[in-house]
Amino acid sequence: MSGKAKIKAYKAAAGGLGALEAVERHLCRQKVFINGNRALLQMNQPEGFDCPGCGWPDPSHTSSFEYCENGAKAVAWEATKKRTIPAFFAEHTVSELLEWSDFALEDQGRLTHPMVYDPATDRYVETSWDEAYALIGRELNKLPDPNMVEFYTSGRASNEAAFMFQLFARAWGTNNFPDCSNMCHESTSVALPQSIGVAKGTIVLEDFEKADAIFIFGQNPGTNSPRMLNDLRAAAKRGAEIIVFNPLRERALERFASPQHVADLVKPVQIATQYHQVRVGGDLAAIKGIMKAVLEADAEALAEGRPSILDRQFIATHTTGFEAVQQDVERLSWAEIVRESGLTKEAILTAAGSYIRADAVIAVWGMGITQHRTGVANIQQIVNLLMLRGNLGKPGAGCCPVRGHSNVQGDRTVGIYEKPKGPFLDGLQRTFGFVPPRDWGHDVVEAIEAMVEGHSKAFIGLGGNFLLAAPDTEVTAKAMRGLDLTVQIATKLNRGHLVHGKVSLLLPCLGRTEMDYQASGPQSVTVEDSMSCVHASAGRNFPASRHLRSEVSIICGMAKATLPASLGIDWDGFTANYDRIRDAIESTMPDLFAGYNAKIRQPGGFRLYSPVDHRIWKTPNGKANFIVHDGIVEDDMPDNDTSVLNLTTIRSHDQYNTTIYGLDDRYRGVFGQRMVVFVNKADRERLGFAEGAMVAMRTVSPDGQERRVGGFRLVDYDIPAGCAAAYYPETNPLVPLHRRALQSNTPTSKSVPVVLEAWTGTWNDRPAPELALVPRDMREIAVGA
Ligand SMILES: Nc1nc2c(c(=O)[nH]1)N[C@H]1C(S)=C(S)[C@@H](COP(=O)(O)OP(=O)(O)OC[C@H]3O[C@@H](n4cnc5c(=O)[nH]c(N)nc54)[C@H](O)[C@@H]3O)O[C@H]1N2
Ligand SMILES: Nc1nc2c(c(=O)[nH]1)N[C@H]1C(S)=C(S)[C@@H](COP(=O)(O)OP(=O)(O)OC[C@H]3O[C@@H](n4cnc5c(=O)[nH]c(N)nc54)[C@H](O)[C@@H]3O)O[C@H]1N2
Ligand SMILES: [Mo]
Repeated sequence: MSGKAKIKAYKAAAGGLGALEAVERHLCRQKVFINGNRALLQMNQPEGFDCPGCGWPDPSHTSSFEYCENGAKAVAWEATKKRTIPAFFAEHTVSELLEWSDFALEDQGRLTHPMVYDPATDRYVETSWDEAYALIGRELNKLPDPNMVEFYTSGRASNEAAFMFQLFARAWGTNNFPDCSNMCHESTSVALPQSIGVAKGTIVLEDFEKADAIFIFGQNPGTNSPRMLNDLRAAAKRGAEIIVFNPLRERALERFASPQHVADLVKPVQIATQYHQVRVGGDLAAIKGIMKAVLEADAEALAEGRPSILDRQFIATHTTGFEAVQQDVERLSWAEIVRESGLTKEAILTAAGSYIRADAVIAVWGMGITQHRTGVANIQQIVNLLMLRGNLGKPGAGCCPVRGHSNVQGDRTVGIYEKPKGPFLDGLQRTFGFVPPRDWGHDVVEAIEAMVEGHSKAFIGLGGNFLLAAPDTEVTAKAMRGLDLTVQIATKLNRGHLVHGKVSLLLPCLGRTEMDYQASGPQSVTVEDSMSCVHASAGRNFPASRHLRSEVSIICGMAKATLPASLGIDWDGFTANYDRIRDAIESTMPDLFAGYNAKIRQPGGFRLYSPVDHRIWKTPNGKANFIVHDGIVEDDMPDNDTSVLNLTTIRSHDQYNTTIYGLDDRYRGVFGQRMVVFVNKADRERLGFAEGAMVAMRTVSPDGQERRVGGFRLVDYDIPAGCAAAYYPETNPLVPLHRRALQSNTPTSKSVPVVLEAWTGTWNDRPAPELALVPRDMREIAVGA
């Protein structure tokens, strides 16, 4: 792993030679230099596989070659030569493995055999696929109510796997579909339909070439969607304004040197033309501030007899609710806006000036916006802002929520949704002949609650790391341990597999980089990117083990062993030929997927119909809606207590969600460690801590539950006063299960009220060491550094 722990400001631009060097290092570490490089050459190519990293679209599905550092890490991690074989499990009990770090667990390499937990020896032991399926079928059929099962999906699953998974669950009789999206862009998926009648982004890549201004709220492309930097770079070079709202100065949003452009290595490209270090949770205030400034400028223009600066025609013909939003914004004082946003009035006026000058504006957002109490409000306010000047359904303008997992958007499209719509269920019924359940099921937090209360007794995970991704880790761990059955379909071992139910199975699957051969020959799957483009993906690497099965095959195997044959679903037929799955998707959703199999055989695939392109609003009233959200603060933050900091939990450059690739966060100047908390120096001094002091963080919460994690080193950082930032998932024990975004139920991972406490303990002091989710090797580095 990385060398000695240190904090050292990173002076260079993002990208550049540092990125190339990092790619080679990560390939070497996974011993995949040759294989991995070959895999990289096939990534995002017409005949290759879709990058398993992020959901950013790629122009090179049709043309040239493009890969990024973090995409390369994701591929290297999957294409590793290392293997977690049955002999490994024979050597280590589950209790022992719980003491390992998350890095070490996944770093054992790819899972190779189906395994079942043996309580007598506290070990996972090899089993056969048929025995595994039969056991699952027996356990599920013991349950009195189909709603006692939770079907979890992580967003890497293909459309085909996700569709079969929801088919299995709905034929079984439940809509319990907790998925990673509930913790991610659910606020987007709730906010946008109310505002504009679609749940997804409204732009395509070419709009980046036409925008005059791009506003980026709470999203860190340099780490989480690096290919987006090429589009931002091009926009910056042709003079588009790029206006960033982020409490941290993320290097890639400041300047970027594209490894593909030699000139950049000498002179990096400046990305942001304005950088506003908004307070954590201060975006609603900031956006309302911009709107207030725009409306004031408009009033002035009208008073002086100049034309309105609003797109009055758009507002009149396409929208409702403008006056109410106008009044809401006018009621707010600048003093409140400045206090809550943490920005000066001048800064907000400058941003508003750019907004007014631009004929076409794109608004980009990520987790910094969605994972708040006000997540839905934040997004609807962004849409309100866009609509003031008609920035929807025209070239170079619109909404750009940057999705996380590479197919999280597609999974939702094909039915991974706990609140399914009538037409989708009608389509399923038409296609398969059974009556699907209509009652809404559980999302992530509801699933955890149902498990805690004993209402849910089984969990089937299609990928992911539910335990560490979810909030309130200790509560979630208890929930998982109370189950009768846990089934994990996975590529690599993670902590979530070690905190399990009475009967527990680990089912190893093919990854996206690998060839998938079925009875009818080689198969490809399909995925949908952040801009609603659907295309095929086919791996070229040899499978990590000959015992691996595809996700589709595993789901169909479980379903066949669980459900009665009288349902008449040809599970074997679907496994044999994925074209048949796509035909079933088409038959279920003919409007979206007409000609599915033909269209994905065209280079580049196809884009799903997006009504906003045509300024058609699929809202109940047929209009685009301005929506008012009173106030600008989160309704339940502790008031006037200056010892409380608002903690935001973020990703480092060397991680993919709960997968830790390494201990460096290069662009933020953190090396060899993750147990740090970024604070404002003035706050640190005010609270009486020395620079570099070791602290614990404790959540301030009315429920009286103790939520505390320790062993973090304070790092003075350029972050607004009153705010703090630290890495996820180490901080997840601090995120209360009960604290969620209004309407969307997204855990508030980006605003956790915490107090700092001096920390003198060692890691062994923890009451429940198996839940000390901080990996031992990282603890030692952090404590001993
Ligand atoms: N390499 C890599 N790629 C990934 C992932 C990964 O872990 N690693 N994860 C994938 C997934 S599932 C997702 S959802 C995306 C996540 O990608 P992002 O949306 O970029 O997620 P985060 O890193 O959590 O943080 C987002 C940014 O929000 C800022 N921020 C924090 N709080 C606030 C706030 O209150 N207001 C504002 N304006 N900004 C704030 C942080 O400083 C940070 O820059 O990336 C995807 N791609
Ligand atoms: N505090 C805090 N918590 C958060 C967040 C945050 O910002 N802060 N972000 C949230 C977000 S945005 C998300 S999306 C969730 C992520 O939640 P998840 O999607 O559940 O988590 P991942 O870490 O992406 O899952 C990693 C595991 O997936 C498995 N895996 C990898 N590839 C494959 C594959 O091809 N097939 C299968 N079957 N398995 C595979 C491996 O076993 C690996 O260990 O976390 C959420 N939690
Ligand atoms: Mo995500």
